[in-house]
Amino acid sequence: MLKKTLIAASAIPLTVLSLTACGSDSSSGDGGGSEGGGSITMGFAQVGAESGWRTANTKSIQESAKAEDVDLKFTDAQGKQENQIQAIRSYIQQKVDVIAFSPVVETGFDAVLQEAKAANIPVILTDRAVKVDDDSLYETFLGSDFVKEGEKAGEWLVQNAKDADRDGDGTINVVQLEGTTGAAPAIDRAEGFADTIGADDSIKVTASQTGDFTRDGGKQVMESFLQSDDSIEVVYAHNDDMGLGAIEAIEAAGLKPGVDVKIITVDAVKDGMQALADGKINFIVECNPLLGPQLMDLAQKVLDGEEVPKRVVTEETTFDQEQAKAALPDRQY
Ligand code: GYE
Repeated sequence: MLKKTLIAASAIPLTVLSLTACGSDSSSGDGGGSEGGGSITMGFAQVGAESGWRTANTKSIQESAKAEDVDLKFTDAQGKQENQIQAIRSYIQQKVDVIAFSPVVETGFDAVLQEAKAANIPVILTDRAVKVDDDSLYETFLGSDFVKEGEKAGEWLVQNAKDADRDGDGTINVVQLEGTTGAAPAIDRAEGFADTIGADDSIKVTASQTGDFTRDGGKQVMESFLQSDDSIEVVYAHNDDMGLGAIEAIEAAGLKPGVDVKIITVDAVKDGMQALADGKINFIVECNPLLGPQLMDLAQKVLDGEEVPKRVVTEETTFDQEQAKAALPDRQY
């Protein structure tokens, strides 16, 4: 159970401890609204429900909060930054102990983060980063290295380029389905990929457009790409859902996904892994959504006044078709 302690018990002498205990039922007056003891109140402002990854992430956070007896106030911003800012402001007003959120986009959060700081409420970033001038506006950032994910996708393509060259003209025509414009994973996954394929002159990104991390978005963008270009040989989708949407568009165009058009995606959620095992996707870079347990742990440490690393990077792997077949039976999400 996560407990509210104003100071880490192990770090304080007994006399102070008893003082803390006496004052435990008075309001702390620190703006965090915490009363000594009792469980932690966390306000969490989620991006939305755009993908399988997001659903698994939300479930992980809700289940971990329950397991640790954290009083979780949860909002779904439906993909809109203004909703997210509004939710954070309401958590500040409610004087929660800690705020956590997964920023829809990277920029534009300075003002609201300053308000949280002024109210003495610590903020933890999960999953996505923000770009702010003052890094002290958040305690820590827990999530994946998205640039590295893009690099892994690019490395696979460099290694398998010849195999992807359907018309054998020596040029590999790639289209990119980007995540939400301005979101850290969209920016970084594009950057890591571009840097890596840059080493091979035969690989060309011929079109790139946002599908907003949704299946429908991926399908629509892919349909329009296919209408204007019949020489597409590779799709690099910034998440599984857009890749799954692209599969539908490719099949509707009479082509075989995974064979005529190679597909690389990021996430490794169950539906993506199934398509990989079925041969319709060729390679998936894993992005771990199960951030709940680490988030609760970091929140406790921050509230205990313990030092936490400014950046906590999650461990991830990659899957080819054979590895997906082996991993599928145990895949939780
Ligand atoms: O890859 C995508 C989701 O921010 C890492 O957001 C997350 C991304 C994830 O919609 O599926």
